Amino acid sequence: MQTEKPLVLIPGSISARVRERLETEFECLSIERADAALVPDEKKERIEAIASMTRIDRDFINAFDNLSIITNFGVGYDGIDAVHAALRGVMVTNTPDVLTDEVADTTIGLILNTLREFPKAEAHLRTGKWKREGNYPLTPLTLRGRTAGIFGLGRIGLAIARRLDGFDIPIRYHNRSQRQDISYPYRYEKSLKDLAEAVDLLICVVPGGEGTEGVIDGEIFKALGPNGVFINVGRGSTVDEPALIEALSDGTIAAAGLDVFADEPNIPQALLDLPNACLLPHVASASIATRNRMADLVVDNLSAWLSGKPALTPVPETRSLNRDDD
Ligand code: A2R
Repeated sequence: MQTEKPLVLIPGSISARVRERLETEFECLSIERADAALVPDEKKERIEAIASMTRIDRDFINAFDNLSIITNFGVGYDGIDAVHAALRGVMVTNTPDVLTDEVADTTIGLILNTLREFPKAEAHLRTGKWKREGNYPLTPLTLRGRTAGIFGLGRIGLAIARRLDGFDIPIRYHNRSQRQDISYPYRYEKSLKDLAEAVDLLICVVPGGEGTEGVIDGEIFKALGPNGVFINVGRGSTVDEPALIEALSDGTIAAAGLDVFADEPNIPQALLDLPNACLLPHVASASIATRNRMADLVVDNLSAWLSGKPALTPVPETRSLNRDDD
């Protein structure tokens, strides 16, 4: 008698590479969104794994008695109730490291585009304005002379800092705890507000979730000041978006470069209308090569776990569930 393959649930969209690889090893069930009512009752008992890049809440986790792993496509897993998963003994994995350099590279591009207006300068050329009207205006902002502040000096934050070292500018940072494991001369600031006051280029790369929700608010923009530039490659939820729009409109800060937003892909018209906002559609890790590496890590985590091996990249909340690697 042939044994049934484990059933993997795929709520919402996921990369084609994840889907193709999973379908060769497992039986897969795709549903439009993470709503347990969309799963036929007779299949619920058979679901052992979820592969997703969408929000997975406590009720969804509770709907599947034999669920043993949730593999998230992306390093940020704030949409998954990992604490509840841990209580239920469900492993949660994400995709750290494989996207770190790509995101850091993109951040440098976003910083320069925001300060030096390269997308607008290119549009000036392409629309014939260079020929018709003359040179693109000199940019009021530059990276020269700035001090960068990194809010979240983790894997990606450190990769950004190392790239900024090459631009010869001083770097400060704020985490909940000071890093003891780095030899670089990055000065620690004990609060986000202190960091914003000390720098004029504030880069946000902390994870989303309760601990960081809305912490970059009007007070932080005031501390950053009228020459200040704000860059966000972490999560939109970390920023009070109306306060950011106000700060950009009334000159509280000079400019912002954003790859992430509060309600993607719905961007407030007021933000789209601002000439001093440089906006990207959440593309920091979005090269084919990097997304393939993320896809492979999703499937490798799932395959390892379902074949009785340790998960490769468990999130901290479920690390204690991991099996010994002997
Ligand atoms: O706070 P610490 O010492 O655990 O340092 C982490 C820092 N962090 C925070 N800093 C201040 N206040 C908080 N409430 C807070 N929560 C976390 O953010 C750590 O230095 C950094 C996160 O670094 P990693 O865990 O290494 O994450 P990675 O790979 O750099 O990705 C960061 C985020 C993702 O969660 C996505 O949202 C985005 O970048 O792609």
